[in-house]
Amino acid sequence: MSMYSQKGNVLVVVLVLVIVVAAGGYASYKMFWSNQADDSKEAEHTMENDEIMSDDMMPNESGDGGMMGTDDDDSMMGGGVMDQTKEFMVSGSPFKFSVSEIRVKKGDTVRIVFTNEQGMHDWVVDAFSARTKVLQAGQTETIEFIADKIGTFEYYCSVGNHRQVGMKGNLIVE
Ligand SMILES: [Cu+2]
Repeated sequence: MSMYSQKGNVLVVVLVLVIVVAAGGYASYKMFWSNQADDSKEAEHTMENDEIMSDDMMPNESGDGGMMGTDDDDSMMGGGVMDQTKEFMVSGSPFKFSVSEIRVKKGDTVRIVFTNEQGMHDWVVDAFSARTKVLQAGQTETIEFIADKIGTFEYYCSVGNHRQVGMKGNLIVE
């Protein structure tokens, strides 16, 4: 009987030990994984923060880029102000031009749309090496040049004595 009860006690002790060990193991297992989970959550959180931080940085960087773009836009706009293309319709007839004065700003691109209405004429401004061909009546030619010098420059028709008889005008670059 005592042998049985002793064996029974041992069994109980062993069972308790197994349960304790198992429970402890399970508990520590749970704690381990919950810690891991917490750590990974924290890690995720930190990463999110990092992402948020870097997201915060990105707009600043793109803001700088935007400012650079704005600078580019400004320089383009500034360039637009400085380097506008200004178009003038000029027609020629014996012996005058329809436009006797053309005013532009230094740096402007000057576009002359020259139409010859009657006779043979061209449109020439020596200072900018700009000239149309000699056009027949009814022909039109468009030329462009950059007015890169300030001053008053005479434009004229180089055909015959047209310039001497008044087929001329002033290009004023301010
Ligand atoms: Cu002429």
